Amino acid sequence: MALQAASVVSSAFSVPKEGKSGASFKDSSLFGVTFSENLKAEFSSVALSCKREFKAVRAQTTATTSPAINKGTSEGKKTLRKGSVIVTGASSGLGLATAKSLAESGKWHVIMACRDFLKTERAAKAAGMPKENYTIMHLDLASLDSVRQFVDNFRRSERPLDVLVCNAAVYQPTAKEPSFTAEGFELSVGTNHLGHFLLSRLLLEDLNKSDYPSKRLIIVGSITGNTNTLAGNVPPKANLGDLRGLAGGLNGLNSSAMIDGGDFDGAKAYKDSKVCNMLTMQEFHRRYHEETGITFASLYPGCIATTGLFREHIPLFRLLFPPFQKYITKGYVSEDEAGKRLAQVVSDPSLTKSGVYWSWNKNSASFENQLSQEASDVEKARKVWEVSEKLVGLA
Ligand code: LMG
Ligand code: NDP
Ligand code: PMR
Repeated sequence: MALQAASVVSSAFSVPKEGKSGASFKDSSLFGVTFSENLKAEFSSVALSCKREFKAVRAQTTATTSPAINKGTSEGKKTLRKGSVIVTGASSGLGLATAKSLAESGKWHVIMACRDFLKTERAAKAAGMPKENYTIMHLDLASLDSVRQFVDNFRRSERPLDVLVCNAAVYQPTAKEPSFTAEGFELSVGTNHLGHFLLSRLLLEDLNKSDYPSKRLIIVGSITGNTNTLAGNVPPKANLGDLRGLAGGLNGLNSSAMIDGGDFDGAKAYKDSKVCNMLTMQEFHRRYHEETGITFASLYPGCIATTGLFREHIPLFRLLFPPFQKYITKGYVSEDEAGKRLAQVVSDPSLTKSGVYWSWNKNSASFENQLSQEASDVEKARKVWEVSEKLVGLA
């Protein structure tokens, strides 16, 4: 199939570098949940579930009187049309599990935006996704041309856009040298942040046109980009510095491949890209929530230690990481559970608050988590937005 794209990820394994600095765990958090948040979440879980039920009823009532209703039954009862949701990186891991959960609900048509068409088709079939509830469209986030092409193709399909989920990511923990996107940006930030930045900026217009009762733009974040947690203090730590590398284009030639201008480190580049994802979500919220009513959200779904994200890590890591997360940190979640969590952020009537970074406690109840200082820095969010606009050709 012509739509199939070659994988840009090398499958070679090598021994990772030693941690560069000692971790300092002065913060009051463990396992991704700050202690106070954890307690709050525990104590308020009953109140939360009551509130949720109430909100759910209210949202359904709203839904039955909204313009996105196009089907009447013989009794004159009306039902909400299927929502239309784009999920990037739906060929595996969290994206696939989310697509499956949404497609199986019967309430959503999922556009699986992926770089490998055949892999995605096989994955969707193997997951047993109902054929009529998904469409696969080609998207390579490591090419801005491909992003623009995807947006054109999507518009030609004449489907509405009700929710966009920016989920795809690459992680290169063992790379000794940077690799680059089609436009020459370091691959992790180029794919995870800049590709999604252009995609979501272009598709904002489409989301805005939707008549669906709850329109959402969701960008997957992570605990490892948040230095207010233990996990975020495992070296190398995320740090965007003064953005000098980003401003220079991350090309590794006349500018550093790293956002902060430092030496290349694949694990840090990934964590930095997640900080950009979380900052972007908040900047979207500040700029567009009031005007458009769109819900902007990010989340940490839990540690899904078995996904393809770790494909380039050394085999020993891939062997030990799942039991380490399951039995020691207890931060592990299955792909299935994580997919349900992200599907909740897509469609749960109680999760409509904008500007929120969602996490789940050990009873799998969602709560609004705190971002680290850097990941909630308003000035940095604005700068990342402005520099990124220039890099992707929007300014
Ligand atoms: C960086 O190093 C590299 O610099 C970078 O290039 C990149 O590769 C990056 O993220 C990738 O890693 C990070 C390095 C520094 O961490 C390690 O290399 C540690 C590897 C550990 C891998 C985790 C999984 C394996 C754990 C083994 C456990 C096996 C158990 C399984 C079976 C259980 C069944 C019951 O990291 C540091 O410097 C970390 C220092 C932080 C230590 C903090 C300690 C806090 C203690 C609390 C938790 C307990 C942890 C126990 C560890 C397990 C011991 C058995
Ligand atoms: P996977 O590797 O299983 O999934 C990543 C997806 O991104 C794949 O579908 C992959 O496609 C796709 N992708 C990679 N590069 C591109 C590209 N250039 N263009 C289009 N698609 C691309 O990892 P996860 O499911 O774990 O990761 C999903 C999200 O969850 C990421 O945003 C990650 O940061 C986040 N996350 C993961 C955690 C975990 O513990 N696993 C924890 C916290 C957050 P292909 O199949 O073709 O390779
Ligand atoms: Mg981490 C304390 C809890 C905790 C949690 C929830 C995670 C999540 N990790 C925790 C602790 C630790 N990790 C500790 C104590 C160590 C040192 C032994 C440790 C190490 C470690 C490594 C080497 N952890 C890792 C790596 C990776 O390569 C993963 C990574 O950083 O990817 C960027 C990773 C992760 N730990 C997590 C999560 C969710 C990840 C991976 C995914 C991500 O952020 O997207």
